[in-house]
Amino acid sequence: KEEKPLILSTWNHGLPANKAAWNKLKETGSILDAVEAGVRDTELDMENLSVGLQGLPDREGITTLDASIMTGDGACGSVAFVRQIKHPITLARAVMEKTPHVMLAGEGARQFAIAQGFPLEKEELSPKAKVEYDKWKVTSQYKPIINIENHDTIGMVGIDSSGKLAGSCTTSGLAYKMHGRVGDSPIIGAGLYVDDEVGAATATGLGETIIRICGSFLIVELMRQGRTPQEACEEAVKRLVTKSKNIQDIQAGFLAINKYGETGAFAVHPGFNFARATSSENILIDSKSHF
Ligand code: SD4
Repeated sequence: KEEKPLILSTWNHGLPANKAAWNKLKETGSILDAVEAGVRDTELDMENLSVGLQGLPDREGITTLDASIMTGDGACGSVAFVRQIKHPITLARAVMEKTPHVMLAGEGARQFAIAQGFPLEKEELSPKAKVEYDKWKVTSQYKPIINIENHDTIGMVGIDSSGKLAGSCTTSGLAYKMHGRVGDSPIIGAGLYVDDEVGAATATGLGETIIRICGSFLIVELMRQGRTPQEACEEAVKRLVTKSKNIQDIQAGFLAINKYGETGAFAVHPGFNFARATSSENILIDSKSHF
């Protein structure tokens, strides 16, 4: 079904995020402002252990964040492996708008944030993350588990009434990752891709497997060749499944929208859901899956 404006975002927390995005769209009329404001809401959600500074840390006990933002005219910005910044999505937007670069990482991203006047937060685990990390340290076994809290990055894509598209993606990445590990979320074309001529896509799940197939770019290019958003998401999952070992242990999900406001979603395993907001409703929908 074609619909504009429209905002889609991953997982249950997509509902409040869509609401925040929608309010911002009404306020400023900018789909870029909307996708930034939407995921900022999730970055502050203390219950969420996969987004923002309250997210689960890496193996060393340090929480590091990845985020990206993109508009349909090709403008994009991202930050990776950044510490102490409450709103990495806003920092990614600053990289896009205020530097000649697309991506800043680690200490350089933090220095840029300081120069831009972002407050540096104290480096300590949230109470919930600390409990989980202490439990994890007992065995220190690294094994991503599908569909639990270490897979709930927020990715958001939206279209305004004139057909302009934008997207955002923000995460603390995989719980107990190696220090310095960067996932798909800040990589343009992997965790997020947007092109006004075609549509937009975003991803969630095991970043390594999404990067390998340039998942979001692949979906947009498949739509460019005539696939519907749903067909494109299914084809990307098929590609991911054929290129990944141990697929029974790997979850990944994609969301897509085309320039007409048609949408698609697909995942490797059951359990992935997303929120879809239009002028008349904001609802959670269960994605279909390959298995
Ligand atoms: C990552 N894709 O860093 C992210 C993780 C994720 O919900 O989606 N978590 O690999």
